[in-house]
Amino acid sequence: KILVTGALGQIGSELIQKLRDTYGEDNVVATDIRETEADVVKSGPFELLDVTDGKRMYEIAKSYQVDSVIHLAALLSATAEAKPLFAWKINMDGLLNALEVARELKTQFFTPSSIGAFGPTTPKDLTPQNTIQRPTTMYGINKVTGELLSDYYHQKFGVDTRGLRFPGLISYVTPPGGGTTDYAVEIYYDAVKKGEYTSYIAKGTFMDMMYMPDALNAIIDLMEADASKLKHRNSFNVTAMSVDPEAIAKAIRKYIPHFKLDYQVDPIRQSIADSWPNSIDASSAKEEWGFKVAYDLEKMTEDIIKKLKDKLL
Ligand code: VAH
Repeated sequence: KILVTGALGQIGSELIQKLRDTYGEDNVVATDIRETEADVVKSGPFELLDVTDGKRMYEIAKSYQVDSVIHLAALLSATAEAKPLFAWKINMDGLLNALEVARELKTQFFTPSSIGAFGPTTPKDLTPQNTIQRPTTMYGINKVTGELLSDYYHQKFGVDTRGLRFPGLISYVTPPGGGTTDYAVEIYYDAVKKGEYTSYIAKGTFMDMMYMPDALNAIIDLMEADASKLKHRNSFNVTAMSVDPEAIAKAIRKYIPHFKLDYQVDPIRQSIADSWPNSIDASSAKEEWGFKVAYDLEKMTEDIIKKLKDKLL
């Protein structure tokens, strides 16, 4: 049985269904701080959980006798930069509680890191798996701390912790909230709805991105990987593409020819994006557990526009 926190978030709202399809509906316990009418709540076990309440998290994990914890609940980069102390509390107290549950109940453990775990002094192009990590955002500090804490729980207590440094994730089910890479989701929604988009990230700002189906497969592939093959654990660089707003717009115009892109740069989210890599190197993930992606920019654009037209029009 798998306990998932942050089940109503951008990753959770799709991962829950994928896990339930893969492992059986009753074997995936979805939790979040609020309850909604979403399928996630109705298609299997759901519990209200504030991840800063470690006692309640333990009670839920114990009562369902889970053998795996997937901790997704967190505030993303832009929200965290606006409320740094609140972000530290949610992101770090939540993570520590989840790691403690995994230690006490001897479960497997997954939590995402991010390209946000790198900073301005990190090599920006094809950022290596092992390199300088001095992020200048509260979110990045939370992610680096999370990587170190998860590795510590593995080395010190033998917890089977594993993680992925996700790039910006692009999805059409539940848009992200409070991220810096959210422009790459909004641009598709607005292209379908309005045929135009005003980007808050400047032209020429390259960041790694990945289509959500590839992200979900990467989580499952990593969690099922042979532990003896893992030289790294927290956390693997993974990516599918490195794009800027212009590249996405060019791909969109193959399906929406008159799509118009203009810019109104948000200095705060631009400065976060500027502190992150332009592209990262995922060779360790490929070598150690066979990481691969099915969607490049073209394939993702074709699929997401089709799905958004069905959803929005
Ligand atoms: C964010 N979508 O923008 C998240 C992610 C790499 C970006 O961490 O904060």
